[in-house]
Amino acid sequence: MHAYYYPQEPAVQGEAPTRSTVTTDDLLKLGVEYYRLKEGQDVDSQIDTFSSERGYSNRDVVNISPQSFGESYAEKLAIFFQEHIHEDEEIRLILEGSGFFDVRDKKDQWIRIALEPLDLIVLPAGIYHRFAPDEKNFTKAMRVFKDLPKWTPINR
Ligand code: KMT
Ligand code: NI
Repeated sequence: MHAYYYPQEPAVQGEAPTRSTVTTDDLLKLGVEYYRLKEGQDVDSQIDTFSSERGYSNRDVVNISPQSFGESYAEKLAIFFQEHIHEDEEIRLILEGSGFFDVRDKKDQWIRIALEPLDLIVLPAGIYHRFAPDEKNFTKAMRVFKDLPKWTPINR
């Protein structure tokens, strides 16, 4: 995981940074929790533990790539990249590939969080955010949710 201030606007994709200028403590102050799953251990059992601790009982997997979305890829990316909030937490675990979650800090500046496999992020309810793939155009992610997902984006 790397996180850094991201002044460029508007850029959907880009290169992952080589170092972080925003720490996990900085993220935590915004209510953003970052976890790294253990390598070489079963992902499902780690997510089982995480989910039961937090009272989450459902999950699914989304595959974001030109192959999986076909002609609607650009349309999907535009929806993911539209700045929005949710009524619930947004929990994502990167399984394969990589991608960016951008969140607004308290001064409304974008922080870009570059995630890779085994990175798990919890965005708190009500934080403005958006998602973009990086130049590799491949993100396979697990979405963890309570009962029925309430991912209706509330656009800014
Ligand atoms: C969202 O809500 O924008 C997403 O779930 C993005 C895909 S998960 C990497
Ligand atoms: Ni969202």
